[in-house]
Amino acid sequence: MKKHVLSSLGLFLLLLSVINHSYAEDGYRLWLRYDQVQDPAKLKAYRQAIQEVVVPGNSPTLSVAQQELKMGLSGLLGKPVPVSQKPSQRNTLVAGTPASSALIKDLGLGDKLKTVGDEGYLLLTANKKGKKYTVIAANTDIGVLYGSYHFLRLLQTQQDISKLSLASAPKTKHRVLNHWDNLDRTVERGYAGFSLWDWHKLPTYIDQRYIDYARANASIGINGTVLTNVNANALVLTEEYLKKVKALADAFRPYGLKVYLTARFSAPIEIGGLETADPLDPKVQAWWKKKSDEIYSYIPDFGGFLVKANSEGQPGPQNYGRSHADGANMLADAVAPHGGIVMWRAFVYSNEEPEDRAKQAYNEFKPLDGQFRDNVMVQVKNGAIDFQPREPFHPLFGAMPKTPIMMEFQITQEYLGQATNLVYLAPMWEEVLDEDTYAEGEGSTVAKVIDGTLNGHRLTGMAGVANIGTDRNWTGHQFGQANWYAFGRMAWNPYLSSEEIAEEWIKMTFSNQEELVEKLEDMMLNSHETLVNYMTPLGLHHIMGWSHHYGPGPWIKDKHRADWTSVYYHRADEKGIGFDRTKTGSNAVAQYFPPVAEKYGNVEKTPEKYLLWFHHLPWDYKVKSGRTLWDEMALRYQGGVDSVRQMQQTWNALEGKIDPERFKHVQTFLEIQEQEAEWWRDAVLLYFQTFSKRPLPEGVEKPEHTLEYYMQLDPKFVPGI
Ligand code: BDP
Repeated sequence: MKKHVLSSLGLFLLLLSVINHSYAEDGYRLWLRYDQVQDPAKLKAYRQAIQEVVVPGNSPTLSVAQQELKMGLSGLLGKPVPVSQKPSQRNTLVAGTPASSALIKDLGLGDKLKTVGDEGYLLLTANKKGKKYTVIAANTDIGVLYGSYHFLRLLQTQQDISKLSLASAPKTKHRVLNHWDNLDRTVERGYAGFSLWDWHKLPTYIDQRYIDYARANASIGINGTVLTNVNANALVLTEEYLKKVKALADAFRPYGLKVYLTARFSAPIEIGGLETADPLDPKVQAWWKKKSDEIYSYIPDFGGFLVKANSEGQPGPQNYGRSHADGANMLADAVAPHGGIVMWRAFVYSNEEPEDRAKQAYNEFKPLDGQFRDNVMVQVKNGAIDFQPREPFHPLFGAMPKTPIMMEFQITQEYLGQATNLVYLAPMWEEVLDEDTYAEGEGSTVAKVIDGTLNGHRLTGMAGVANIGTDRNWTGHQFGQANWYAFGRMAWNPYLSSEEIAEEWIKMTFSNQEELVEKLEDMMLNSHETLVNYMTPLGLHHIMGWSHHYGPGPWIKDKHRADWTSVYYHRADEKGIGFDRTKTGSNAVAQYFPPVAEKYGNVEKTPEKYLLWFHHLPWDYKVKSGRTLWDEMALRYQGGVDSVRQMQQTWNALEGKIDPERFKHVQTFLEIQEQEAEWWRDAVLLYFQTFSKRPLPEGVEKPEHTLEYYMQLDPKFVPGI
């Protein structure tokens, strides 16, 4: 009897928790939450418009679309939505292609569908024989899935769906996450736990995480994933691992997510028993061809290779006196018969100490324009140094018109506070994409280089170094999810504004409540500038802690490579500070097209945000505010700290409007961020003060400790190395 009572109590509690959705709000659900629409009028309208879901056909991708629509709509509408193969209600949601759905075929969408290509879709409202249809139509199954996610997003963000007439198609072809994941499950520059790929249990055990990862990617149109670190391990190309890779590829396939691997250039020696990896050696070429055939025998839709060669000690064609093009083309030939591509990175720098590292990639790659095979893309980081909090755009954009150039952004915040700092990265990416390269005259924006329209390339893409790991919330910081989201959205459409993306994400992740959306949007949009201010204002760069890049380290010097030290980049002395990249210095500005070179070469015309990137200036140099450079710099550091405190206030005022678990999580992370911002301000200003010999201007808080104190701090076991 007692037992019986307990079990009914248990059942009751379980039911209660299901009704109340009282599971842990740990962020696992990302932006795919599908909680019931709160606005009663909208809810009513949605319930009326969607009385059933019809997704005819049973291909793996259509099945996924059907499941997602059923789950999403049942959650959003707060009641089960019936799914059938044929319409039976007055108001039906139909999703499919002309091949999978007779109704969609009958609608005669031929011409409209032509405009959306292989991955795009239409969302339409149609009336037929007295019935109303909401239609998700595409040419392919994956288009249907993408359209389904878009449709769900309309409800999640409470849009009007009564008269839909919308078309969307991706502007870039390869929208790819780069995981810097090692086979031992550590993640280089990863701050969200370990690698998702549980190699030890693969190929047999398929973790639910793989599926949820694929869902999340499909929901924002990401269609490729490079599973392994650019600092590559040849082992992943052995039979044992390829079987594991196949299992992941099989799990991801229904979601349109292709798998790629990093190719270690010396693999023919390391796992192939050859004596050389010379790309012009026929035995080496034959080895890669055979290896590629083997990979494709496991994974028929394998995407191809990502390669880091002759950079930071990685082997490459230059070891044999060959060029990057020779290396890339050899691999391209190996995957070409199977439709694969090669993404060859331009993040290179040689072992000799450079005059200016910012110039190297351009110097090495520009002369190779026109020498790459058709299935090669050169993957270029947004800036010429290395994912700094802010960098001017890379001079290679626009400089290689005959070569498809792929953008590489870093979603993981290696140099931007890692996982504990709230930084929404989309404004930074937008800033780069909007820049005018002047390659083909005015209006030759970086976005046009990337989407191929500037030089008529059809092979296009964007890569993002992933911030994802085994943390329950995937990205370490709840707001890190916004960067994953924004990357996918911008890869789909590089012309989207960071504002609209933030708004979508907030509504899907937190709530549609106006005041909350406004406040969080404001906080997110200012967060990048805030971080730049407390870390590297006015064009300063690369002054982070040694090797792990955590915390301030402007004093770093005397390491085995000058260009890995901070003093190399800030060049502070008693007279002034900054890296002279004009004619009187390294002349890196000459790598840009004339109007840009002229702008950055002229201190008056250089935007203040890049001042010390391009110029070495005296401490008393007058900036636009009328202050001296020293005062301005000090006030920017203080301003950064103040803005973090402002974020804290904004967030704290939202208590009660956000579930307690995520509220607390972000609240404590903001405390860490405040401490770190103060640490940056104090350490950097004390250090530069030893050169400027000027007092801190009024309004700047007095540092808590001495410079010696900050210099001896030596954080151990920083994640992500
Ligand atoms: C740097 C990272 C290093 C990467 C390298 C790269 O510090 O871990 O291997 O970039 O992109 O930012 O290859």
